[in-house]
Amino acid sequence: MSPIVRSATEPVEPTLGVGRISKSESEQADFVVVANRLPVQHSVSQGNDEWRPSPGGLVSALTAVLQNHDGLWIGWLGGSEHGEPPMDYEGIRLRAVAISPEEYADFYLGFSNATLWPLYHDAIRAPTFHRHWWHTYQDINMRYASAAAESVAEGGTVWIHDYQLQLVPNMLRTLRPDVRIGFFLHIPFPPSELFMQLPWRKEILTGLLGADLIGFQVPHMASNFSRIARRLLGATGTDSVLTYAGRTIRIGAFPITVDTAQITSLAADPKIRERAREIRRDLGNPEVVLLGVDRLDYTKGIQQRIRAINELYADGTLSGGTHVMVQVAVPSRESDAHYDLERHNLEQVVSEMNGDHGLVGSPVIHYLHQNLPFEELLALYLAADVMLVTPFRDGMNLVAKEYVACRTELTGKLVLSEFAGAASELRGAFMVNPHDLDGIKEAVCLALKAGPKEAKARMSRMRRKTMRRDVFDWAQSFLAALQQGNASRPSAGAESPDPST
Ligand code: GDG
Repeated sequence: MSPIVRSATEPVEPTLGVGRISKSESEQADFVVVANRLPVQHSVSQGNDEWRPSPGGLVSALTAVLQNHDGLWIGWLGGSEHGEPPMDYEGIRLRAVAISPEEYADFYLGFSNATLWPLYHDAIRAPTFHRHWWHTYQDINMRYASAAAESVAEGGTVWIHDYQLQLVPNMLRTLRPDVRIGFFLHIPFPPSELFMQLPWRKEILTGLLGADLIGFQVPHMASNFSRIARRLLGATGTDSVLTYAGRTIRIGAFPITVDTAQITSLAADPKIRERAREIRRDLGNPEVVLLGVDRLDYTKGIQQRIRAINELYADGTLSGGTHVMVQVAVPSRESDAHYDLERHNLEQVVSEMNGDHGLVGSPVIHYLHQNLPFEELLALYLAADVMLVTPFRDGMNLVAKEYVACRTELTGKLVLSEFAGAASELRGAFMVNPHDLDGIKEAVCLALKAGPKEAKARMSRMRRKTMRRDVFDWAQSFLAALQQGNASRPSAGAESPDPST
């Protein structure tokens, strides 16, 4: 990876708008990550209060980069009532941004998750627009930007993440014109027909264009952004390089992925393999285990998928005892009414399916509304013959890639929505339009009918693609592209569209 370069020798005192930054250089970091949340969460284990790393590949990947560069992570504590987080975690400095419960309601539940989240996911639920949410979104974005401006050393690098912080790049650029700024959007960037609904569309675009490099999950999301920036703001250039306000901004696709080495090593762990066998025994040793694993979110298409499976039981294609489904729905955004309703409706569909087709001691669907340890999730992936990933829209979908990464024996079949970013890489999956109930049923039937030879060919194809690069390569390719400066061509780290798509 290119070094995160810094040659500062002088103390830095850039203007912060209302005052002067007074941090001494020694407190500043060459590399700063800004994300909605800090990478640690509070937990109580055997009566002891402790801070642990938040699970997930993103935290591991960025932790490694931050450790190598004496880095600092800025984020919110996630409503913890357990006081101050550690100042330092595993060699990474942490800086918490304070958000009050009222601000959380307007910034996080409101503008982030009831305006932007549905709008950016094909408006599957109607986005809600409130001016007071927008004002709080601006205020909180400025808080993150100010924290970053204070924390980054002269000429340093700041990597900002995701839809909650889209104004931070330009705010930070104004406060600290000397730093290099990257932004990565983890969720889809919508087509202009949808984005145009946003009353603050120009402000969001201007916010993002403060970055030197803007990364998206797949090329068409990058194109969506570039086109709308040209149309609405008069930016000039191509889908991969824009000129705006006298600056050059590079745009690219950097498909995120998983920690493949960790997953393959855990998948070989005898304890996890035994647990997978135990899960099958506990399910009654059925011929086929079907699995869904999702955050409980209306974008993930969980109900639609279960309805399709229910119809397959109803028409006799599937039968209780022979085919069993497991659905893990991880609790998410529980204080939001849309999510509450989604849970309610999902649980109704699950209980109808068991009511109609289950047997005493042998339900057809096992539903877990729980956050499971990652090892248990892997045991489930290993136990599953058919993995169902059917979001209506998804930036990438790491569950699909985790399933593929752990199927080292080239068994198992993946049914995948064509609207997940992962679909452009996992071409060996049984593809579905998640809105098409009959289409989901057909794909499940094809997956069930496919023999070991076809399954192996499909899984090999997906594994070749998935094992080629891991989440560390992802972080490095983004940062290498960011270090390239104002090149007037697409970054080498940016992926070109998959020729097979
Ligand atoms: C956003 C974008 C994009 C799930 N259940 C448990 C658990 N998980 C882990 C999975 C996986 C992650 O959560 C879910 O990632 P996804 O990518 O599927 O979905 P989002 O949460 O919506 O993520 C998405 C992603 O950001 C990254 O850029 O791919 O498109 O929406 O890693 O393993 N982990 C544990 N217990 C569970 O019960 N420990």
